[in-house]
Amino acid sequence: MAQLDQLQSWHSNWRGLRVVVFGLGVSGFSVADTLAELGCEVLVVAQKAEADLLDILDVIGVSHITGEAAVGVSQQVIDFAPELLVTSPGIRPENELLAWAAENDVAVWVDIELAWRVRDKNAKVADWICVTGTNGKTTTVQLVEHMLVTSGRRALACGNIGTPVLDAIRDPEGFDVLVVELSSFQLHYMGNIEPYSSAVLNIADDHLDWHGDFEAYSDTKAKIYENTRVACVYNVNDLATEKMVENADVHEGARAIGFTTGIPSRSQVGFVEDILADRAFLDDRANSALEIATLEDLAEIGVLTPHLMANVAAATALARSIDVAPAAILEAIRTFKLDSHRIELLLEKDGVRWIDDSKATNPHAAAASLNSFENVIWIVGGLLKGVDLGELVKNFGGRLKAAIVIGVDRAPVLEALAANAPSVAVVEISESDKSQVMTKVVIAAKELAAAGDTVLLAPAAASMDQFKDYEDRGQQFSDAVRIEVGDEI
Ligand code: UMA
Repeated sequence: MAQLDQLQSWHSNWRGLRVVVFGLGVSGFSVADTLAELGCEVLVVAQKAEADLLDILDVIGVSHITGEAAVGVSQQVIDFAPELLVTSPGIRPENELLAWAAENDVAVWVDIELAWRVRDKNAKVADWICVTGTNGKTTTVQLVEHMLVTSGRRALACGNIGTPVLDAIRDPEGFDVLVVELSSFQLHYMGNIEPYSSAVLNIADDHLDWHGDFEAYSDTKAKIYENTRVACVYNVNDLATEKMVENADVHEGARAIGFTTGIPSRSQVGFVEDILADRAFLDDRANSALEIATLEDLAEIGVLTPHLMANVAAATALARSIDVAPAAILEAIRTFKLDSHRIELLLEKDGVRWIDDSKATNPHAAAASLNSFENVIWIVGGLLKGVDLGELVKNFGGRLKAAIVIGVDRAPVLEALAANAPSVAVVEISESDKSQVMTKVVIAAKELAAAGDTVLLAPAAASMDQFKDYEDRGQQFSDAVRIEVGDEI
């Protein structure tokens, strides 16, 4: 059997390689399916698995262990003697099976690494533009995809955004460019890839329970810049991202390109008064700039917040790095549709704005939201993931008129409010019927709100304690606003 380091192509000899695929969510399934197609011997280990996926595995001849038998290290895995284990990204590094793999010198990959190695399945081999960051990844990746498609390129947003990269690799037509959203989990397990361009949009506390501490989380994000070929795009307003670029080993000639919501210096993309301007990808960047779009164009996308401006500037830098023309970028900005639940204006009635930013699942995202409004009635709380809200409340307490606290574990949120913004009115929603939480929230907010106020759902926490996911949380809020307040925008 070929050594793993010789397996660098779809056309390498993967036949007979014994691989454990750990986890059978969307990425695990794409890994098992791909490896089976490559002729590997595959054993899937997954505590939870959908029956129809297991049926497909049976059809393609992939064995599987599920339920209790998949907990820990089973004898079946030991007898299988894997040469490689491909883990789902969400599985924690301290997991018993992963520890066993490390002790027994079994290589551990994630789907991204496999996808990188087999990216030459099609004659047309796509360039990869890779994006990570604590917040704004999805919007930025979608913007870059839209800019590329508008310019006539065949491009796809994939990775953490939802479509596994291996599905893109196995697309029969192939792509010119894959715009790959990478989570810190994927980056943690990922080996070498060589992005065409890469970006860390920002870095702030998130997933600390998974990574251990901020330094580990930040080091993991920095991996995205390694081996970049053309442009390492960093956030001028977030020094840590610039430091990451300075410390990265990149291909000769790769440039550091900044994006900013302020005035761009040379080799940066930013805003000169109300113009989005490129001072990075033009010959005379010392003295001039290319006009890309106006703030009026950006306002077509959604509520014009600093973080939307930052996402557009980052996407523009990435698209310009791969020669998308300014006219195509402008056209793409004018026609882009933001996903729901991202600072989405649901309703403006009697001078009160109702805004759904359910996507704000951590304090950094909530900060971007709070920073955009005054007189805020803030709906906050949920699963905190080991993160403290004290700093956030301290920084934005002055913008708050009231806070409505949701979530199963409200105590830390109430404490953060009492300690850092004692004069802000607080309403606690202790409703135990989950389907009624948002109705109670909206009724409370309606009572508090007066003309000039903004009711903002930006919980700074994950949603799974009371909702299916952040979309469900946003949808329930939106439905309650429609029923309790009205439906005209
Ligand atoms: N499992 C176990 N034991 C465990 C944990 C999981 O056996 O202890 C198994 C179960 O079979 C389960 C499977 O692992 O069904 C789930 O795997 P997973 O949670 O790693 O998720 P996938 O369905 O493969 O989806 C992953 C990403 N999920 C995570 O990183 C948690 C998706 O990002 C991504 O879209 C998808 O790959 C395609 O690349 C989601 C996400 O929440 C949207 N990401 C986080 C975020 O954005 O904050 C990082």
